[in-house]
Amino acid sequence: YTMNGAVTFEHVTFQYPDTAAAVLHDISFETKPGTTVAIMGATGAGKTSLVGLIPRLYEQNAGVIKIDGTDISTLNTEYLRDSIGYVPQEIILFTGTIRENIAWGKEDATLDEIIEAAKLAQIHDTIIQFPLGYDTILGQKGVNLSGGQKQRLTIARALVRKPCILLLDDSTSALDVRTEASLLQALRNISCTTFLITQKISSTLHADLILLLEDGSLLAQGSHEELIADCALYQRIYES
Ligand code: DCP
Ligand code: MG
Repeated sequence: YTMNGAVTFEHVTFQYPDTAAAVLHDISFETKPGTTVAIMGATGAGKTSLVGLIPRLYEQNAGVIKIDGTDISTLNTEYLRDSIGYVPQEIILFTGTIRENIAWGKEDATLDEIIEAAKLAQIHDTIIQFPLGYDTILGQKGVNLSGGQKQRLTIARALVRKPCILLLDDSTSALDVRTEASLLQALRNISCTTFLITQKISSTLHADLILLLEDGSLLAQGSHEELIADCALYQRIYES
């Protein structure tokens, strides 16, 4: 079967093997397929740790994580990671063509698939402006991309695998508001459940669900309107 991408956390607690204290405490939330979930919180709040549990990069110590109602600990790890696109906080590009960089990890991707992923990631128009287009070489001997262009290239890399769930760890921080909105709309159009770690209120405005983490606990969750009405910390972030 193919995933719909409804993710549920039930009382999830997580601690790294080598640390004394839990970094996530009793986290519960539920997403609907194809929706946008924004994760906010100060540095060290546990945002990266939370999304890393979804493709089982780590195992929680307590609680259950489900995708489409199935406990992910019963799913084949390869299948799980094939269905989940992960764009890590640290961008990794190598000396090679744009095409090779997007296809990294899926070397059998066709040019059509690469272009489709680049269009979704809102980077196609930039790529075709280079004289060599998708054959443009990146790195020391080639073109240097801006921070936001690099972010979109790594998002395209995740999308070429056609994931049902996409994890974006601070991957839109350098994008302008309009480009980010176009990206989120494109992901909605293909019904890809998107977890977007962000510090920007502009990204949470259109999220279906906002998770606000503080010191590993879920301080508040809801829509922008709900959090503006109920959550003092969110109000402070909004006004700052
Ligand atoms: N931590 C740890 N071992 C790791 C990674 C993190 O002990 N391998 C700790 C550091 C923090 C806590 O876990 O105290 C949460 O770390 P996260 O990376 O999940 O925090 P954020 O992603 O929210 O922080 P940032 O915004 O800086 O990326
Ligand atoms: Mg992080």
